[in-house]
Amino acid sequence: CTEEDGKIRIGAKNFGESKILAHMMAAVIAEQGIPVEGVVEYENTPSILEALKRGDIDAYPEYNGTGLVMLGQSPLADGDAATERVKQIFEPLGISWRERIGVANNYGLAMLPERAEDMRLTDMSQLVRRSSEVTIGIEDDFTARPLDGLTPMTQRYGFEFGEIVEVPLSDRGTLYDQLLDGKVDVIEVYTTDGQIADYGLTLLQDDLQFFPVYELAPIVRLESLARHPALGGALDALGGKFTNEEMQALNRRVDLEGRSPEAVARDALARLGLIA
Ligand code: PBE
Repeated sequence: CTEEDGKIRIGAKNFGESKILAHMMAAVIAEQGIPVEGVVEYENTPSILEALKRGDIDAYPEYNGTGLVMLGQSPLADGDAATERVKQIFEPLGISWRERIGVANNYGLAMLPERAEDMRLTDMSQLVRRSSEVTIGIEDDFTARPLDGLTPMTQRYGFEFGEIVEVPLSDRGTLYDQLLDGKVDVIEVYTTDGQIADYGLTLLQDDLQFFPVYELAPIVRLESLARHPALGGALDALGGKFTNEEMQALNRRVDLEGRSPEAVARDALARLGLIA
């Protein structure tokens, strides 16, 4: 929050789930009588983390695996270990990692089931021998990640993709349209996307266990916690409140039904009795 008005600013990355969580954070904070200015959107992970470090925003929802790689650490498969580690390494930056909300949103590669069957693919490693014929669709936040993104995934599996189609993070929903239209063969997805079940897509097995775990939690500046004693408790009230399936259903309402992230967030919290 700025010195002048003391209002809390929440950040969101430019995709549905992050916006829903940001609005949930704003709502539980406001419920404690703490003034909230609203939700500011950022185009990717590096820009939102920088904004938090600088104090342009007070808090935003982040994933433990992402926190690790953003600080140059190897990502981990175990969520408890990842959480312990991010808590330690973010504290010296003046950032507190709060209770996990119960959701793991991991990366995956998805295909149309008939195309996967035609190509006899169930595992990511089987894609290697066909990768030169394959067009993959990805979003640019994935391209930019040196430890858990396109480049290390390609190296680990030995892929040589025929073509790579990249869209901005804010347009990542269009990857599904391109897949359905047959313009791309495989796309990088988030496992809590509502579209996977809706379109009956096949997720390729990450048989070399390249993708780590990404569990969602609010993160907040220590300075902001000191200024507002009820802030930490308000955010921790979201701890353990949602499952992957519930998150997928909420994402679906935003990404497929076009409802506003704020309305979806408030509705979910009201049903849980977390806001009036
Ligand atoms: N993820 C998958 C992305 C979004 C969902 C958790 C790795 C991230 O923003 O970090």
